[in-house]
Amino acid sequence: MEERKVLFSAIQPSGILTIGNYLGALRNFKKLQNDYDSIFSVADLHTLTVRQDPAVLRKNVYELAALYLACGIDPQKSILFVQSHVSAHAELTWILNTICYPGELSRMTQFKEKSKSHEDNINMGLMDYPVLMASDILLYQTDIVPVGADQKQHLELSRDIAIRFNNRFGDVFKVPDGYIPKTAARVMSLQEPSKKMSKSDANFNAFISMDDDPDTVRRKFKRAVTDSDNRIIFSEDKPGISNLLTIYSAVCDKTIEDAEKEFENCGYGDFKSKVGDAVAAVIEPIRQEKNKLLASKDYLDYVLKDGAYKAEKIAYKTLFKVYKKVGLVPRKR
Ligand code: AQP
Repeated sequence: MEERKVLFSAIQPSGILTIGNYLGALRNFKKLQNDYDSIFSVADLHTLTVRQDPAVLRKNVYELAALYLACGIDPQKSILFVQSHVSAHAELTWILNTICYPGELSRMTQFKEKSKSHEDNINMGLMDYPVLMASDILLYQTDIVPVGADQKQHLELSRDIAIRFNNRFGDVFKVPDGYIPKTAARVMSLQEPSKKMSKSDANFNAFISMDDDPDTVRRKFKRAVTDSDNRIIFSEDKPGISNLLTIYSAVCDKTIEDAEKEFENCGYGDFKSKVGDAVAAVIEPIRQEKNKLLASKDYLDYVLKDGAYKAEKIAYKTLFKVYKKVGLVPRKR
């Protein structure tokens, strides 16, 4: 029988997820877990690269774990775990740091953007983020990594790091491929449609949170920035309308062309409220399921403990190969 391929994906518990995280990543996982040996992580170590309130971070870890499950991750089929529960991630990062260079890390778009938005805290972790991400992926001998378009550059660096290590020390890592969704790979901010939608945006009207109730969703879409030409078409010079069309077509599983036709004779006001209704209809059942799961903390702890145990077994196998290749003496048992 042919061996199943491995899928790995991680999301940061850096706030309540947005419809961007959902459309770009999460919503594809339910289906993909049937075709791949799937490993999903709550990337809490990554989140520390930006200042966090410890109590809020702890809460967000559970929020994200519950959201994964509410979106259809089945712990019987997939591994779900918290990154810091498997120390191999931090350990491999140290080794990979020794073959990565400040020049290549400081060139990363996310590092440059986050350095601007967190001027008072440009820490080493922020620059090292892609190396930790490479460790996450490479520890599991991953074949595919489903990500939104914003993570493409980091994924390419992970591939480079794997190839570099293999060339220098001998084959250890599988070189992973990205899996970028055909639609909604880059959902934009509702207030500044030239910028991607982010959960840590200081302007709450800029994103639809997976925790927004239907009234809030509708209200935020009503306030979404558009333009004054009143035509609902997808076009580079209409970033606001194009973003709304993208979101609508993704949540309704329609093509952009079909969505354009549907709204041919519609005004912006009507269009925005239809987009709001469609999005609310998709996220409301997920929100309710997530809240139900959050009430069963013991169950979440059980899933995460079991997930960490399974993840650790795979991760350490790779880490010990790496230690051996670079010349570290194994500890005697
Ligand atoms: N706007 C987006 N459109 C499509 N996909 C997106 N993703 C993020 N934003 C969009 C994808 O969601 C997954 C999880 O992302 P993450 O939380 O690990 O990191 P991120 O890319 O930094 O997401 P945010 O929301 O922008 O977080 P903050 O604000 O904390 O930096 C990834 O697959 C990502 O591509």
